[in-house]
Amino acid sequence: MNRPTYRTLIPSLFASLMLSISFAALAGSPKSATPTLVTKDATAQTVALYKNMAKLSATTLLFGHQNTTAYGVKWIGEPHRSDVRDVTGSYPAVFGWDIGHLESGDEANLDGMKFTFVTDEIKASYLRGAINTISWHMRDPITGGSSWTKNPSIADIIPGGKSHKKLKATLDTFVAFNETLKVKNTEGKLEYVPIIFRPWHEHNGDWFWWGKGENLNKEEDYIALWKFTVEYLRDTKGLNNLIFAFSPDRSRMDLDKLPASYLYGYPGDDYIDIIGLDNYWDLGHSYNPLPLTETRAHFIASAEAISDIAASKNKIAALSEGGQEKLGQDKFWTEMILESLLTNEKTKRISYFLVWRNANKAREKMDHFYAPYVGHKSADDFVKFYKHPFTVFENELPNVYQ
Ligand code: BMA
Repeated sequence: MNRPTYRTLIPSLFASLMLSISFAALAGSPKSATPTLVTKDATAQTVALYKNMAKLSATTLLFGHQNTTAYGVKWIGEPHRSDVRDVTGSYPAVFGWDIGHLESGDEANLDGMKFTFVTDEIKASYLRGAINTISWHMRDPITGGSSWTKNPSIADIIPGGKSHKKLKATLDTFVAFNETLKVKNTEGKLEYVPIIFRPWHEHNGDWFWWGKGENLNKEEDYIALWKFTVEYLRDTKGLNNLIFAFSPDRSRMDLDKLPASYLYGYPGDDYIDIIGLDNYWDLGHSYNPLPLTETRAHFIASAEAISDIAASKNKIAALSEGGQEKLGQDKFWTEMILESLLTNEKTKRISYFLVWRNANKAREKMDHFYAPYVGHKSADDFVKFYKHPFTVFENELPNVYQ
């Protein structure tokens, strides 16, 4: 594999810079130098986070991990532990959480993590300066089945639908949860923890009840679902600590039909703050028949695509979810991720990369992990990734809330 070095990168950087400039001109230049949130009266900390993430995205990659302090491959429920921290000495910069089953009033989420624990961890990580993001594998409000129920439920729950009340009741559970995310600031006043909120993810796939599938839900209904979600939380309920992230799945994004393929279901620039992408597909997905040498090029191309789309809309691009399950590649971190995202100015503008959870092997009886643990064969490479000046973990974060 021909890997770019800084020296060989300079001419190509210049070329890609010219390309980016012409793309921005074609797509409409950024409206202002600093991006603004779709929530006009967002809290000062939320505004600061968004602006700082935009600024940092030019030179760094924030590393994120799902459920990092809840459990790891060989442990569960040990306070302050994280596989990422065991290996590198630092927590990730971005903490991912999932609130699936909150909508049913359950005590714990779909992976058995108590919501009181999630609240405590979000508050604690915020006070240490880290960033939190929430996704929602919610049950199907119509059948009561899991997220993976292939029922076309969107039309029934959006405004005008016969079960619209169920959507409101569902969102109300989030409003109540959000109320628990308040901490005392240095002046003794309560403030809400800013949250990157990422509902309705991977909607271009065929595995969730809110998905596109083969004629499962209509695109216009999905858009109405997003618009209602933002308007209800922001305008009706007055939540002002949310940064809204859109996150289709790479496996159903056609690189030959960009940006249209990425933008399937996009509710509009007034509803989205982060141009996210969930990418497992290019990183060694078991259903992808192509060799990693080819998928690596696709990983780069898809990162460039979301970077371009975000630049044209004056928003932030992120790899909102992804990774390589079981990490079979020893040098996954430096060769697949770091070098790919250092390819050019576009790939460098990706704000963060969040890898999915490290399921506890004993409890879940499966090998399902995306960050290395102590003794794993990619652990040394992960330390190199951690030490590289481009990557940022919690202990290297500047104050992003000021
Ligand atoms: C999926 C898998 C599932 C899990 C869900 C929510 O991708 O990890 O096992 O229940 O995310 O965390």
